[in-house]
Amino acid sequence: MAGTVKQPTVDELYDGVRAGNRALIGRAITLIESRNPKHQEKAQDLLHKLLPHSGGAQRVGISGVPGVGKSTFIEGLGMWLVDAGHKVAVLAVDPSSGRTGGSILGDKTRMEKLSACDDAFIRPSPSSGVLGGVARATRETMVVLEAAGFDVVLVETVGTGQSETMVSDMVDFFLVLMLPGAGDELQGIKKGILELADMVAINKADIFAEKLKQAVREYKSALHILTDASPSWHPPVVTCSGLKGEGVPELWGQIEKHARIMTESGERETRRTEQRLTWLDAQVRDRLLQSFYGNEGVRSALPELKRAVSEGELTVSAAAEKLLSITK
Ligand SMILES: Nc1nc2c(ncn2[C@@H]2O[C@H](COP(=O)(O)OP(=O)(O)O)[C@@H](O)[C@H]2O)c(=O)[nH]1
Ligand SMILES: [Mg+2]
Repeated sequence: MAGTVKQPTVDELYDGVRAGNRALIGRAITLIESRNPKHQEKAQDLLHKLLPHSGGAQRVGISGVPGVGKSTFIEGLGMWLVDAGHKVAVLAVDPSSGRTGGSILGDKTRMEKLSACDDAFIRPSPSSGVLGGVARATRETMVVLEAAGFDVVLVETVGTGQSETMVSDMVDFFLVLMLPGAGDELQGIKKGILELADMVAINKADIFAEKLKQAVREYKSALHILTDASPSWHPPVVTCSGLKGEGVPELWGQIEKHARIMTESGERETRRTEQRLTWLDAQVRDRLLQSFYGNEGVRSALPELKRAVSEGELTVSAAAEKLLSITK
C-alpha cells in the first residue's frame, strides 16, 4: 500500500537496538507494546535474541503521590547521572494514562533537558489501559533498553497501590518520595508503600527547611516498626530537592551502596529470580483470563448470566460454574 512504512525485520531491530539506534529502539518498543498477535510473535522473537544482552542496568523504581515531584526529581537525577557518564532510560507505569496520553505531555515538559539528551531515553507509559499489560510492556521494554546499553533504568509510577507493587516487582531498588508534614498520612495507605521502600526521600527540601528534621524523624520511626525486607539493608531516610539537585549525589550513593551489598550477598540475583517467577505467574493468569473471556461461548453466555446474577435469579457460584463449564 502506498505510504506504508516498511516494517523492519527482527534482525534489523536487533542490530539497531544493539547499536543504540534511537529510531529502531523506538520501533522495537512499539512492537512490544502492540497487542496484535502477529506483532507479539515478532516481539517475542526479538526479546529472545536480546535477552542474553540484558540485565546489566541498575533498575530503580520511583514512587510517590502525584505532585510530590517525581518527574522533576528524575530530570535532576537523570542529568546528574548523564554528567557522571551513565546512559539513562526513563519509563513510566501509569495505567490511567489511557488514550489521551495525559502523562506523556506532563513528563516531557518536566524532563526538558533529559529528553533532549543523547545519553537518555524517555518512554511514557504504554496506554494499554490494563495494569497487567502495562507492566508486561514495561518489563520487556527494560530488556530492550538494557540490550541497547542503558546502564540505569528509572521507572516512574503513579501513586496508586497496585501499580506500585508492580513496579517494585521489576526493579532492584524502590525509592519512595514523600513530603514533610505528613504525620497523619503515615496511617493507612502510606504504610503499604513504606513496606515496599528501600529508601524514603523527603523531597522539596528547598521549601520545607524547618519541617524537614521532624519529617525525617517520623519516617525513621515508621520504618523502624516495619520488618525489613532484607537482612542486610534497613531503608534509610534522606532529604533532597529534585528541583535544585540538592542531596542527589548522596541519594545515589545510597543506591550504589545497596547495589554493592545486595550483589555481594547474592540477594540481588535472588530478588531478580523471584521477580521473574512472579512475572511468570502473572502472565499465566493474564493469558488464561484473556483466552477465557475471548472464548465465543463465554462471550455469548456472559450477558444473560450477569443479568441473572444481578437480579438474584442465580447464585454467583452457579453462574461461575456455568461459565467455566463452557471451556471445559
Ligand atoms: N520547590 C520545589 N518544587 C518542586 C520540587 N520538585 C517538584 N516541584 C514542583 O512540584 C510540582 C509537581 O512536580 P512533578 O515533578 O510534576 O511531580 P510528580 O507528579 O510527582 O511527577 C511542580 O510544580 C514542580 O515544579 C522541588 O524539589 N522543590
Ligand atoms: Mg510525573
